[in-house]
Amino acid sequence: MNIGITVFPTYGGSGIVGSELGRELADRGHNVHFISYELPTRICQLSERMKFHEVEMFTYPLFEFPPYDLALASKIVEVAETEKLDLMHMHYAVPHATAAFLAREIYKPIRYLPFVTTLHGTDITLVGAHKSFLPVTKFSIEQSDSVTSISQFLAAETSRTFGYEQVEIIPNFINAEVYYRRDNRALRQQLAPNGEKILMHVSNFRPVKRITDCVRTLALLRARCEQCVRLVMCGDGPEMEKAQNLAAELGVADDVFFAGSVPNIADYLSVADVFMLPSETESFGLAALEAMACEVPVIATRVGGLPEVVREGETGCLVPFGDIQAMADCAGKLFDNEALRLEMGRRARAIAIEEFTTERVIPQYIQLYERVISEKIGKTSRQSHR
Ligand code: GMT
Repeated sequence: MNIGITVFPTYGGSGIVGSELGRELADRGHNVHFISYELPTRICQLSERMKFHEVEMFTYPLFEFPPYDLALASKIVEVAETEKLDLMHMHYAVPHATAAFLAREIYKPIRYLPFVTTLHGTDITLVGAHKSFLPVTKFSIEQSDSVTSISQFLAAETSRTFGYEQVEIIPNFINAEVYYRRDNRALRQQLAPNGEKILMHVSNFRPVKRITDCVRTLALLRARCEQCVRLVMCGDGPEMEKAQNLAAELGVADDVFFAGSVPNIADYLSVADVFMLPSETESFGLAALEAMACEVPVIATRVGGLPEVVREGETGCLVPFGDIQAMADCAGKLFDNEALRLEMGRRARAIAIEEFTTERVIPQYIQLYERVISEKIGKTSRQSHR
C-alpha cells in the first residue's frame, strides 16, 4: 500500500508513534510518505520506501496566524496525486483530521482518499475538547473513515466528550529489538559514580508530566539515606527550570542530573533501576512502556490509561496522583529489595512483549488499512499501487 502519515514532527509521543509506525510499515514492504512541516525527529534516514514531503508555509503580512491546516490539506492533495496514495493516517486529531477531510473532499472528483485518525491524548481531553475547537474536532472525527485510540481510557473519553462510539483500540507498541536492556557500565559509572541507585524520568517536561514530583520524591528518598540514589531526568521542556530551582531549594541539586534530549533512550533506560511517571493525566504513557521493555519497574500515577500499561505489584506501582510519599515508599521498597526489583523488571519486559510488541500491533494497523480501503474504495474500482 501507499500510505501517507501526518504527525507533529518535533514534540510529543504521537509524533514518535506515527514515525515508528511508518518505519515498521516500510520494513514490511509498504511505501510510506510523511507529510508534515519538518522531518519527524525519530526518522533519521529516508529510503525508497520512506519519503518526506514538506508542507511549506506561505507567509503574508495579513496572516498573523498562518493557516497551516490549509497548507497541509493542499500538500496531501498534491502527494495523493504524485505518489498515488491509498490512504492517509493522521496522528492527533487537531488539526490533522480536519486537513485530511478537506483533502479528501477536494480530491474526491478524481479519487476517494480515505483517512484514518488516531487519537492520542490531549487532542481529546484538552485541546480538542476546548470550546474553540470542539465542533471542528467532533466533525472531523465523525468524518474520518476510521478512528483508533491508543487506550480504552481514551476511547471512553471520546465517547464521553464527543458522543462518538466507533473507536477501535490499537495500543501503542515497542520494537523489542530496539528497546531491550543492554550492558552499559560506562554510562552507569558516569551517572552514578558511587554506586547509587538510579531513579529515571523521561518526558517533554510539560506541566502535565509533573516533573517536580520526581524531585520531591528524590528529596524524601534522600532523607532515608545520603548518596544512595540519583535522579536522572531525560528530556527538555517548559518545566525544566522549575525542577532545577526546586532541587536547589530542597538541597538535592547535586543528586539530580538533567541529561537533556538524549538520542538513544534505550541506552539510558538500560542503566535505570526504577522509572517514574508522575503525570497528572496520561492516555497511555509510551515512556513507561519503553522503560518496561528495558526491564525497568515503573512507578506511575493511577490516572488515564496508565493502569492499562503498568500492572500494580507486578511490573511496578500505581499511586494516587500527587502522592509523593507513596512514590518514595515504592521506590524505597524496590531499591532495598533487589530480587523484587529484578523480578518486576523481567515481568515488565514479558508484558511489553506479550501485549505491545510491533509483531502484535503493526498487523492490526495493516488490517485496518486494508479493510478501510476495500470498504471505502471497493475492490473493483480500487487502483492498486503496490
Ligand atoms: O496528548 C498529549 O498531550 C500529547 C500526546 C502527543 O502527541 O505526544 O501525547 C499522548 O500520546 C502519547 C502517544 O500515544 C501517549 O503515550 C501519551 O500518554 C499521551 N499524552 C497524554 O495523554 C498527556
